[in-house]
Parts: sequence; structure tokens; C-alpha cells
Amino acid sequence: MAKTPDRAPASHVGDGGETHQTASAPDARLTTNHGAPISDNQNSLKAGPRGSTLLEDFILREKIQHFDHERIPERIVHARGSAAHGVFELTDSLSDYTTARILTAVGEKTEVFTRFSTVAGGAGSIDTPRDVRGFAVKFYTREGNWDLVGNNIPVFFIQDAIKFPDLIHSVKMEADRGYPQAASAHDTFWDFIGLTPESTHMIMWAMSDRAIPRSLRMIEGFGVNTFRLLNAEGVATLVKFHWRPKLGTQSTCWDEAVKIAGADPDYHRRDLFEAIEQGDFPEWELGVQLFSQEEADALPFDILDATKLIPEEDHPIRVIGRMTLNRNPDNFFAETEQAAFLPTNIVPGIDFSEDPLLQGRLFSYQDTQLSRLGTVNFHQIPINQAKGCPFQNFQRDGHMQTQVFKGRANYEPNSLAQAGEDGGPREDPKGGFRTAPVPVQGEKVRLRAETFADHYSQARLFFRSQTEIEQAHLASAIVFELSKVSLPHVRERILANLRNVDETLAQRVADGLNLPLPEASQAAVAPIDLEPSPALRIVGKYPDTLKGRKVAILVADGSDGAVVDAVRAAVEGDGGSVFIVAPKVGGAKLKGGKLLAADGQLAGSPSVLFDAVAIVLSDEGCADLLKEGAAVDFAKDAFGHLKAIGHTPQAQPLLDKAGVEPDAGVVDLSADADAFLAPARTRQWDREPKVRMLA
Ligand code: HDE
Repeated sequence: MAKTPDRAPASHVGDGGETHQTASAPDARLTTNHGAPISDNQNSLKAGPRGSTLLEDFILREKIQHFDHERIPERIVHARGSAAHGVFELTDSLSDYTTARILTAVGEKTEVFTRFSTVAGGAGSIDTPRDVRGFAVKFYTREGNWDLVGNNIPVFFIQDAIKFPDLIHSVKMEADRGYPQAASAHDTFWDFIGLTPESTHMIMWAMSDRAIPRSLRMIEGFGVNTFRLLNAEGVATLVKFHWRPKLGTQSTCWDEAVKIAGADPDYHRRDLFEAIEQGDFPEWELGVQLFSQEEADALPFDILDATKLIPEEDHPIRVIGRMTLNRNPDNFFAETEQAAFLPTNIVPGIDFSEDPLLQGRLFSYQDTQLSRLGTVNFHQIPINQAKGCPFQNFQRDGHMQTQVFKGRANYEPNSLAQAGEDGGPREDPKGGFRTAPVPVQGEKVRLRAETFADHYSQARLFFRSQTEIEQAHLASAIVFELSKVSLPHVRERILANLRNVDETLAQRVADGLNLPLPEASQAAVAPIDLEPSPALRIVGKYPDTLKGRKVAILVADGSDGAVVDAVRAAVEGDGGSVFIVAPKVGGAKLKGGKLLAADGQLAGSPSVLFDAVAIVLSDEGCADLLKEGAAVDFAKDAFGHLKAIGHTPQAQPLLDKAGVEPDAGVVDLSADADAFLAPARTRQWDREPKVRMLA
């Protein structure tokens, strides 16, 4: 087995004259992939010290060739992702509804691997585009792997899997020019959306602040498609799965998300990794919405239509368990990149529905792994192995087969056991996977069910359920995106569709574009007004603490250490963490001469990376920073992004230069550092009309 060297092993003087550590004990030696010890990892084999490299150098060839093949095709969607290991613990048994052990064995801890992702961008793209986030959980259960491959939005753009390649082609970079990367604000996406009214509900979500999350630790998750649970009597119950973050659902501001993309393209990946590294383990509750076929039939839409949700107010979510992510991957490629999530990874007691989107997914994921991971044996890669139970069958051979099967039996049925040999595993008619015996009948047709035809009622429901603040953000997001669209007829079609959602929304977007409102488009089914669902909001959905939040304290030479200490104590006492920012990373000399080391240099630590800021400056420190654009932007952006700003009175000239106006979120720290906490726990929504023109 290859051993990972943690030190440079050659005992050699390289061309530069530097010496390297050596290893002679066999278990510490650097070797080739086939185990031959390597004497020199610094120099290739040459015909004389200045001669050509020799083809014979198998060590060089092996190393370069391996490197040449280090990348595998990235995921066609959800390429950019971050993941962590953790555990799931069931707290409430669903034994009335299912035989699945993962949903009935209360208190049992099951290992999980969870990968979050953006959808449109490539593997090296930014973490904060406006986009849906993937939320894929692999449960290593004792009855096989169960993958709940969901998103942070409970509905989807399309109703039938056959439209998926079109949707994805339209949102990805345009075919001829290869841009934009990781952005939906362009012609082809909005062209597809305008021509596909079923996407309107999801568009409301994608244009809401949910699509610009503050942290992966602060997103909800949804199974989206309807599934079935199957109990011991063979009775099926319909189910939708929900994940709810313990830290609440929180978002960035759009302008902030754009700036974070430059300041820290790995913002979410870093946040997740660091939180887990520091023992601040993110948690989610798993909830279910359960409903019978009769209840489903009584709903004003079809539960097989993935563009629809079931309002929590009508069918409450029953919390049944908790997931804690507590361990970072050891190796990004081996685990996060090679993880293969499959909606077909399902366990006895859970079953699919006939949702035509889900049905297509059941084919796609297995298929895509073959091109991505290159072999039918991808289930043998450690991250994909069924760890909770043995896997055993008669499938054999193939590329990268890592198992050495013993015995003669590679078929079934067989009677080798009668001859005293190992006959291999057998079917389990009682405990094995069963499909719910759902009656099906009808002609073979390529049709969309009439019950899928209402494309606007739930889009309207979503928009009208939002707070005023969120409605303004949503309208402004559509204005932003359509302003990047260059084809006038595409913009016009979207406006025409929006009129079916809500006339005021359509008017606001038209005004934001400075365009006339076109005639409303013809809706296949006239939208109806549904009872608003406050559960669809984000504002107010986060806990009133600084848990999971990061506060920057900006210091410079002469800053008052007592104020820094007081802010730190207040923030940490409330569950938040503190990050010291100074003009130089070596730190600042505080009043009294003590040096305070910085966690980050001002130029590389803009306020967009933090939830609130404290600006602790002396008169001299402030005078210096007035000449530093990064310091002015630090205050200006914190104000513009509706963050609390704590400050010493001496920092006032900087605040003035940055255009910071007094309000409830601008707090003098010299009086009482605790006064900073309440505004730091939230955004200053009242300030927004002062800093930007919303649609
Ligand atoms: Fe996926 N999707 N998807 N998707 N999806 C993939 O599988 C696909 C859909 C989701 O972290 C691919 O392994 C089709 C809905 C997540 O590795 C691919 C359709 C939802 C991830 C694929 C959908 C998702 C994927 C690409 C329409 C929310 C990332 C790489 C019928 C419920 C998993 C891969 C990870 C990944 C196909 C729609 C979630 C191509 C055909 C709806 C979270 O197989």
C-alpha cells in the first residue's frame, strides 16, 4: 500500500546544494507505486550531468504520468463542492410507517458523508454565486448506503427529467463564448426560463436570498422529490424530507456576495472546514412531511410534480433526527471528489415515487459516475463503500477491481454448499428491498399530466409569503439578472410571465429595467391565491445569538487593548468568534506598548468576510487609516451590508469618511461593549433604503 511521506526523504545534495532528510527504515522510505525504494527524488536520470534525460528513467515517467492523469472529469453539474463526515442519530421512530432501520432505531448512530455544492460553476469556481446549493447526504446504514441527494430549495426548475440537459446547458457558460462562469445572469438561461413557465416557482426561490447563503452551515436542505415509506404490512406512506440548520437560515447581501467572490473565492469551503476544525460542529435536524395517498389526492396540485411544495402550515414537519458534521475529509480528492451520490442508493422500507424528474435521476447518477470515475467498480472506492454492512454478490471483474474474490461460486443459484464449498450470498425475501405495490395502468404516452399544469400559483404563494425586505431583494435580483440579458425579447417574455405571478412584482421589475410592461403571457391554468406561508421566509428564521458568526476587530498602533478585550469577551460569550484585523499581519502595538498579533492583514481581510465589525482605533491610528482605502472600504462596506459597527469615539473620522451615518447598528464601544451584541446578531434592515435603491 502506498505510504504518504510526511517529510522529504532523500539523503542527497541537489543542484541547489540543499540537503534533504533521509530514510533507511523500510516503512519510512519513499517508493514508486510498485514499491521500489527511491534514492533521489530531486534529479531525473540523464546522460551526464548536463545531458538529455533517459527514457529508462521509470521513476520520472511514473511520477509525471501519474501527475498527467491526476484530474478526472468534473461533475457536469454540482462540480464545486465541499464535504464533511459526521453522524446521524434518530430521535423519533417512524416504525408505524417504515421498516428502514435508519428511520426506526432510535439512538443508533449512523456515519454520514455530506457534500454541499453550487450547481452551475466548474470545480474551481467561486463559492458565492447566486445559485442553488446541493445538499447530498450519504448514510452508511446497516442495510446499505442510503443517499438523500437534495438541494437547499424544495422545488425544481422542471417537471420532467428529459428537460434537464436543456436547463443545464442554458445556465452553464454559453456554448460559443465559454462565459459566464457560475452565473445565471445571461441570455441563454433566461431564454430557457421564459420559454419554460414551469420554472417560475423555482425562479422565485433562486432570485431570493436563499441562493446567496451566508454559510453552508446555514442552509436548509430538501429531498425535493416525493418518496414513499413502506411498513411491515406493506402499507405505503408518502414522504418529503427536510433538513433544518441549527444555526438558522442566513444569507449574504448580493453586493456582499459579489465582493466575497473576489476577497475569498473559498468562503464557504473555508468556513465549513474551519468550523469543524475548531470543534464548532454544524448540525441539522432531519424532518419529514408524511401524508397518505388520500391526503395527497386532496391537495390542489400533484405531489409527483417537483415544481410544487407542500406548505408546512398544512402538513407540519415532524423532526425525527439530527445530523452533526464533525470531521473534515483527510483528502479532498479521495473523498469529496470521488464521492458518488446516487438516488438509487436506497434501503428497504424507503421507496421512490413516480415523479418523472426522480425517475430520470434514477438513471442519471449511476451513469454519470461511469464517465466520472471510469469504472463500474466505483462502489469500491473507500468513500463510496457500504461501510455499515457487508456488500456481497456475484458481480465480478471490470476495471480497477480491488477485491480478490475467493472460491468457485460466481453465479446464483448454485449448490456448491452441498459439496462443502462456499456457495456465496443468497436472496433475503423477507428483509430484502421491496417496491411498494403501487397500481399502474394506462397507455404508453409522451404527455405531461394535466395536474402538472398550474405553473404560477405557488410562485405567487412564495412571493407573497415573503417579508417586504425579501420581496425587495427578490425583485432587485430579477432586475439585476435581466439587466445582464441582452436580448430584448427575452426580457419581455420574463416580464410577461411575471404578471401571472404578481402584478406588483412585474411592475417593480419593469420599473427597475425602465421598460414598459408587456401583455401578460397566457397561463395554461389561471393562478389561484393560496394562503401565505410564513415558513417560506428567511428573515427572522435565525437564532438570536452570535453562534457561528464571526466578528472582526480592526486595530492599529495605539488601539486600546481594554476595548479589544471587552469586545472579545462579549462576542465569545455570545457564541461568536473574533478575528483581529490590522494594517500589518505582524500585529499592532497597543496603547501601553503591548503587541497584538493580527489574524489577517487589512488589505486581505475586508469586512465582507465578517458578520459584524468593531473598529477600535486611537486618534493617531485613525489618522493613519484615513489614508488607507482598504480601511475606508472596511467601514463603508460594513455599513452598506447592513452590519453592526462598534467603534471607539476616536474612529469617528474614518466612519465619516466612509459615509457611515448614525443608527441603531452603529455603537460606541467605549460606553459598553455588550451594547454591540444585539445589533451584531442581525442585519440592520432599517438601514437598507439609505444605502441602496431596491426595486
Ligand atoms: Fe442532480 N445530478 N439531477 N439534482 N444532483 C447530479 O450526478 C440530475 C436534481 C443533485 O455532491 C449528477 O454525481 C438529473 C434535483 C445534487 O456529488 C447528475 C436531474 C436535485 C448533486 C445529476 C437532476 C438534484 C447532483 C452530476 C433531473 C435535488 C451533487 C454528478 C432529472 C433533489 C451530488 C453526479 C454530489 C448531481 C443528474 C435534478 C441534486 C448528472 C438528470 C431535482 C445535490 O447525475
